[in-house]
Amino acid sequence: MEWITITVDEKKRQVPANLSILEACRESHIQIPTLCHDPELTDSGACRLCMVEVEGARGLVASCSTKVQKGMVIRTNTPEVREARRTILELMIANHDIDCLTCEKMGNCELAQYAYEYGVKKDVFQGQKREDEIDDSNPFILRDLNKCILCGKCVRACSEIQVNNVLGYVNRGFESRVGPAFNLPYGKSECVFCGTCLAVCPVGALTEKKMIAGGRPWELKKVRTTCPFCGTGCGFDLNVRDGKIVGVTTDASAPVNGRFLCVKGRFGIDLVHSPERLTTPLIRKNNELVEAEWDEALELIASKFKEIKNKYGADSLGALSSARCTNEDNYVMQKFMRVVIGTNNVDHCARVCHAPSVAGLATSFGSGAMTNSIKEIPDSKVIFAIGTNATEAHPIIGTKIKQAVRNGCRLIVVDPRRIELVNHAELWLRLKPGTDIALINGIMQIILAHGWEDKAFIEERTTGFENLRELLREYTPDKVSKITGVPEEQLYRAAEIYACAERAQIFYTLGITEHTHGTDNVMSLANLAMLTGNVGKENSGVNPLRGQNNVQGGCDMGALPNVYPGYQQVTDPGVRRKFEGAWGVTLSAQKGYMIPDMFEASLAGQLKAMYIMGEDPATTDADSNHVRRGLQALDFLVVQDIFLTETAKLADVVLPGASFAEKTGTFTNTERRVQMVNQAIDPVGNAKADWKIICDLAAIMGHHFDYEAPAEIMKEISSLTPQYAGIRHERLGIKGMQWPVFGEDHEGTPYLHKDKFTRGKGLFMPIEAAYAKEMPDEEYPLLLSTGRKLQHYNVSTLYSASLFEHAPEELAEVNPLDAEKLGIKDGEIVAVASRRGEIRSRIVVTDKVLPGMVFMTFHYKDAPANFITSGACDKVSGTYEYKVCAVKIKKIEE
Ligand SMILES: Nc1nc2c(c(=O)[nH]1)N[C@H]1C(S)=C(S)[C@@H](COP(=O)(O)OP(=O)(O)OC[C@H]3O[C@@H](n4cnc5c(=O)[nH]c(N)nc54)[C@H](O)[C@@H]3O)O[C@H]1N2
Ligand SMILES: Nc1nc2c(c(=O)[nH]1)N[C@H]1C(S)=C(S)[C@@H](COP(=O)(O)OP(=O)(O)OC[C@H]3O[C@@H](n4cnc5c(=O)[nH]c(N)nc54)[C@H](O)[C@@H]3O)O[C@H]1N2
Ligand SMILES: [Mo]
Repeated sequence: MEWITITVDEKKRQVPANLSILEACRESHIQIPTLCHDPELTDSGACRLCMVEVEGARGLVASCSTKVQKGMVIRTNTPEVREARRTILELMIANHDIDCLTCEKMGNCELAQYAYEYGVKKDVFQGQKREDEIDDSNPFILRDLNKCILCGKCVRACSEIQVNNVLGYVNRGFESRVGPAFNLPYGKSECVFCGTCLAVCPVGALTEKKMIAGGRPWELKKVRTTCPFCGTGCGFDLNVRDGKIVGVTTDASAPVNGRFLCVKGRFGIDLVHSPERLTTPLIRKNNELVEAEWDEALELIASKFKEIKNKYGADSLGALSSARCTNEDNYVMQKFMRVVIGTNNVDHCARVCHAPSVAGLATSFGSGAMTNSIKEIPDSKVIFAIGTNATEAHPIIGTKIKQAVRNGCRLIVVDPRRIELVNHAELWLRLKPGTDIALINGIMQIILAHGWEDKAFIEERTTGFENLRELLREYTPDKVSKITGVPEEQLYRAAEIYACAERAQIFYTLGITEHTHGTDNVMSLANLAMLTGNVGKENSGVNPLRGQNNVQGGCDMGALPNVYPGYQQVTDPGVRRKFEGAWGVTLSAQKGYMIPDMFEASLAGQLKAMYIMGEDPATTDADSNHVRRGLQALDFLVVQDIFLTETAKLADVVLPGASFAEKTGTFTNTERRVQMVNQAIDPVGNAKADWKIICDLAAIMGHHFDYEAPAEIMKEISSLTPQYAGIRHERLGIKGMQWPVFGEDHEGTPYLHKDKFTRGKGLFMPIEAAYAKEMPDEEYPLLLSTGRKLQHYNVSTLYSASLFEHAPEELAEVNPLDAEKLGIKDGEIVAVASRRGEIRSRIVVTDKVLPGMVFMTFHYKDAPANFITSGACDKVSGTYEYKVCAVKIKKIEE
């Protein structure tokens, strides 16, 4: 970088040559007022408040849009400059409502701040005021254009950060307005309610609806924490007043997302104070759940667990831990099952989600986590996004992928649905669901046929290549094209774009894992990356986007039936000895049940009791009727949740856990970043932190887990988990740390497998194409695929009043050709049936789905998709095939 000397306010300063005057002054701690400049947006020069005097220039210049030059002499605060600024402020105020006393933005308004600084006390010009109606068309954002100063930050943020271009300018002169095209209200526009516009608006034009009951800035306590929804791991500040959360605000210091969030993180946190929160333990008496004291509930559980253990053995008890809970909660849960009960029967929702990633990548690379970091995404050269709907399921990552494309990255999307990323892609491979292995094998065959493979990488860093080469011979482009429905020419283009790039990275999610061949799918992607040398450096790798806020952590903590914390095998005697030493007990050498096996074991009379924390399998596991039968067959069921879920309704005892806002601990995001969750409010009612409940129960059962606070649990975790060796709460700060952190002087690891794979050499696995277990047939002619929508999170955001109001019902997607065949119309409610059950749903007729395909979410109570999904699982990982089953649609006769 070139440095030059300039003179600012009579002092010489060294500044980088590529900066604007405004930025250069800020670097030198000289504040220049501005209402339209934002360090993360392009400059528009709209407000002109940043005017300064530059020697030799004619008139004053806008410092945000003028670059510094060698020898420039700048004055930022002369009487003329101040006078010009005051006039600009007076002109702004001439058109602006001055209802500052009741304005939502009071205390945070930049216009008011400058008016104060420049002594603008009243509306001197008595200008014409706008009389626009307030836009109240949505549950989240209030738009009051009477206060808009046309700085255009919202427009630029929508286009440059969110890459959505929903906002723009309409009309000219006094009639100028910013907002959605045709000045539509927000609620009727294409807005995704990420609230980025809110975060950058300097005045009271855009304010948060919920904040109206919020309070003035000086009344609010801000507590930095980590979002409890998806695995992206966004940071934000909970705004607390009088012991209640009244809003969420963001800050540039958050390492993953900076000031930007999605609709759920910004607006869905109201669920913490939902009137439906569990606030006290419940015990089943006369077949009804009635309120109870903690002592009574815990003593009942302890005595039942002991009784069952004594009668049927430790392996007749099982637990589900929770990817929604902290690492500390999960660590204590698996320790409870292993130490107090004496079984490895502990699992969690990674099983139904990314267990194929853990198994597949561990086989190919030796470690089953995302190889690279989120911050690398905008600089990618090529992104291969397969089976991942990132803009809805990991919105901040989706946004970064769109930014990458804007920066010149070539995007290939492989997905049967027309998801938003398709609009940004150079190439869309619209494959038939479940045909990914054939597709990847086909692409690899083309790569080899053209000699595009990375020979040196294969030679030096991998093993097993010959087996793969042999297998690939069969996967000729014409054959693969017939299987997948993807034209041959597109296969060639995908192969060329991916293999010939300087660097290319793969992102994938459940479109890959939730199949009966999910682990094979993952290993196929690992093959593709190794074949082209795209692992072990920045912007290249194999990146599973982990789903839940702490599913990475749940796995790291050993809430799995085959491994202790840090993926250390329960069957390895050396490892077992280490944990026996640390925990002071003899441990079981027998692997535990995976989730689907637990329900089978219950039905077979082998599993008698379950302890389920923070999971709702009665709704979210496939084939709900079967799962519910399994739960009902238990002698004793304990559910620990923050709401009375469908699973909790079947329980003998229900325990109220504290939500993320009410406890301290850590979540580990998809890029292995361990981040602090900080307690902002007291637990609601009599709820207690999950780790504390488990420790209390352990104590009654004669095992004292002596932790004063979660920081002590983390100390124990790091002493036993090599990847977490250097992690301490005190070290995490705002930025967190990415594991492996080998010791207290190690700073963490942004990307994996740099010079060597975790397992040594990367392993090529020859993978034969495989297809879904249940395909459409005459009786059930449609293929049902299930997944997510942006506005809801699994089955737990229905308790957010604002998110629910925004997206109140299921809209099953049906292709126009099928709708016509079936004689059903957009908006109609139909019956969707499979061999396992029947549900009702409203439909939307759209070519987002292929002909012959139906897409539904599983978010809604009155269209519970899992009553019809198939319970078929991946053999290796036990993950359900949520992405393919056969259904029929029936018209409902009135
Ligand atoms: N808004 C929101 N975000 C969430 C969640 C949520 O419930 N709501 N849940 C979180 C969780 S737990 C998870 S695991 C993640 C999941 O995140 P994603 O996996 O991205 O979400 P899904 O909608 O399940 O499906 C992913 C994509 O796979 C495609 N697909 C389906 N079948 C196939 C196939 O056979 N091959 C290919 N190549 N693609 C296919 C679908 O069309 C869809 O676009 O999201 C997390 N984030
Ligand atoms: N049809 C279909 N079904 C699916 C999928 C699909 O794609 N299609 N995806 C699957 C996937 S990937 C996943 S991960 C699962 C998710 O399935 P689940 O894990 O069952 O669903 P969640 O809504 O994430 O919430 C789990 C529970 O945790 C509770 N909870 C939240 N925070 C806390 C806390 O701090 N303490 C306690 N004790 N409880 C808490 C919530 O109230 C909720 O009841 O769903 C699966 N189900
Ligand atoms: Mo998930």
